[in-house]
Amino acid sequence: MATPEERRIHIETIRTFPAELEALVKDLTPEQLTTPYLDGEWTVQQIVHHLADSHTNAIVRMKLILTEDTPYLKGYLQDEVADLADVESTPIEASLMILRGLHERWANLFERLSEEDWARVGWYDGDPKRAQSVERILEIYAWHGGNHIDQIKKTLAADD
Ligand code: NI
Repeated sequence: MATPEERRIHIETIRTFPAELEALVKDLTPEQLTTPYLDGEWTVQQIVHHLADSHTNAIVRMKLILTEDTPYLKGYLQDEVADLADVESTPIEASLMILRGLHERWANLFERLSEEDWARVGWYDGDPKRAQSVERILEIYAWHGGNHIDQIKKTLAADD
């Protein structure tokens, strides 16, 4: 179990993530956003839209866990979703706005959880062996945003 201080640091990461992402991508050119500089990897635009899709799914799952008894959790096919038509046709500002609002609500929710809430779980694919706790969601998504920021930096560095 995480200590209160570890939780506080992760929640701060969740809260500040949208601003960190925006600072990184706001001045990129259309070419930088949509060129697949690294073979087999997403473009920066796909990464930004993926973050909005992924974190939207995550907060929905967390709210199911907080309000239902061991709810059924469903994943999604992230590569297929990253290839849907809106990803190519929508400016990243749309997803930056989603992330800004979503992360404010997410951080506010995390800050107000009881000890019982942190331990609540849902079951991936209804399988008790694949239980995921609210505590784990905080750890995963505090990491996930930073991991994709690193991926964006690597992608842009390959533009030479
Ligand atoms: Ni991801």
